[in-house]
Amino acid sequence: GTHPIPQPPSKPLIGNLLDIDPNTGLESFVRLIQRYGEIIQLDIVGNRRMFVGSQRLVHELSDQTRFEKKVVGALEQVRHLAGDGLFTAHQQEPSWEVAHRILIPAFGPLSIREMYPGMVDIADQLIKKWQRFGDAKIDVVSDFTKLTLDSELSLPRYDATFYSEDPPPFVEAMARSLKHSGLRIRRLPGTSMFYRSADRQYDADIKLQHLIADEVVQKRIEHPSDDDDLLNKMLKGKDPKTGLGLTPENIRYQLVTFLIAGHETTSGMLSFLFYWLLKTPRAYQAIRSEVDAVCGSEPVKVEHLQKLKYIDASLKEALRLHATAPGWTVAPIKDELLLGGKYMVKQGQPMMVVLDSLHRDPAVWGEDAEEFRPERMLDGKFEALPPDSWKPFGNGVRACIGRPFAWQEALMVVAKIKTTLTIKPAEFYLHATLRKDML
Ligand code: MNH
Repeated sequence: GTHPIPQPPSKPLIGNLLDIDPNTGLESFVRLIQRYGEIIQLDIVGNRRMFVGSQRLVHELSDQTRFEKKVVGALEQVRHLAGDGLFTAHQQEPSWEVAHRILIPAFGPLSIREMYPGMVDIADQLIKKWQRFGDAKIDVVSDFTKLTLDSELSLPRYDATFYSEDPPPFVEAMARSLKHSGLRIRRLPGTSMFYRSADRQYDADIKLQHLIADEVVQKRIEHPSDDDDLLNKMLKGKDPKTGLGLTPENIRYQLVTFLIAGHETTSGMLSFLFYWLLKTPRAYQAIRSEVDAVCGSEPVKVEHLQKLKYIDASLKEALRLHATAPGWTVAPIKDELLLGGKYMVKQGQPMMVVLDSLHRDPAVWGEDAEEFRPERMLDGKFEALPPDSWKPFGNGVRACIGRPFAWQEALMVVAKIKTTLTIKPAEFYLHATLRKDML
């Protein structure tokens, strides 16, 4: 027969709410999975949620004939800002498929390659800033976040923001509304009157983001250009299957979506990589020798990137240890048995893949899973991993569309920093908090 899915003791009304620390996000689930097993269930103010953290279970959940992405919890709240944009669209919502087919080529290898010169310009500004800083303390996370934000804003040609000290109002509004989206799901039913002022701020923040995104779209409609940039691809692209284009409202949601999904995930990956490089002299040296061998004294060119195998492995290893998008949620398309009948899960039951657990599964990663060791991703070892062991970019048709963009930018930035600068641990300071907005 089937087994009950382990659940920590729960309380009336709030269920397991107290088991979840809202300040450390998915860390609570990593801890609970360690304690109760590879699949657990929690009651979050009346909603039953499951969390999964082993390779063999994630492998099952990655079967798209049995499971599909489920937009629930904080992600469902994020729809207030990102609407039916790619990231927050329901699997069955027709606009997801249309936008997916129109936008896939815009993030294909050719398009990404064309973005290279623009990415280099933005990275040059970071290098110059760091050169000028000399021995002063550098806020790595903040600078990487400005870098990735700028490169994403450059997609639809917003104005660059690298030198502005405070985050632009758009970014501030986005960060605040994402955080609030995560907090809203912790409320008990019937208590919304206690949250009126926070909700008013939420509404204002969302309005501002939509206003600015709509302005970007409107400006391009009024001043058309022949460029083949992302904004024009969105405005002019037609879905080959239905012949439909994207509506201006949907384009607004896609613009907000790319910023939500892209900039902190990529800057987090870069920040964690540098954190580990400074703690791991062997890897630091290996990267330095590699860029010297591949680029010599030339500026880093797009042709160099595929030869930067050790940097590639180091980025993979950094994302393994710290998945900067900490998980994603699927649900069974019909009632399902897991692990050959051990567990039963009902149709539509949300199940979250907890990446920081998956990426430490001892059955895959062994005893030294907590160590930063890029060698485990080198020389065919990455390809030889059991299927679905490493999934920081999600799964199947709902996997990250921005992966080639993020990867090209990260490889280039690391190589560029390593060809021009020497970095010492004393200059590095880092604060990293897990995202709270993806419950
Ligand atoms: Mn990204 C989906 C991780 C960079 C745009 N991204 C996802 C998912 C993960 C993810 C995980 C799947 C989420 C889910 O199933 O609910 N993304 C990353 C990481 C990085 C990243 C770890 C960087 C490192 N993402 C980017 C960048 C962009 C972007 C850069 C845009 C320029 N991501 C997206 C979009 C989706 C997505 C859009 C939703 C795709 C879809 O469902 O069709």
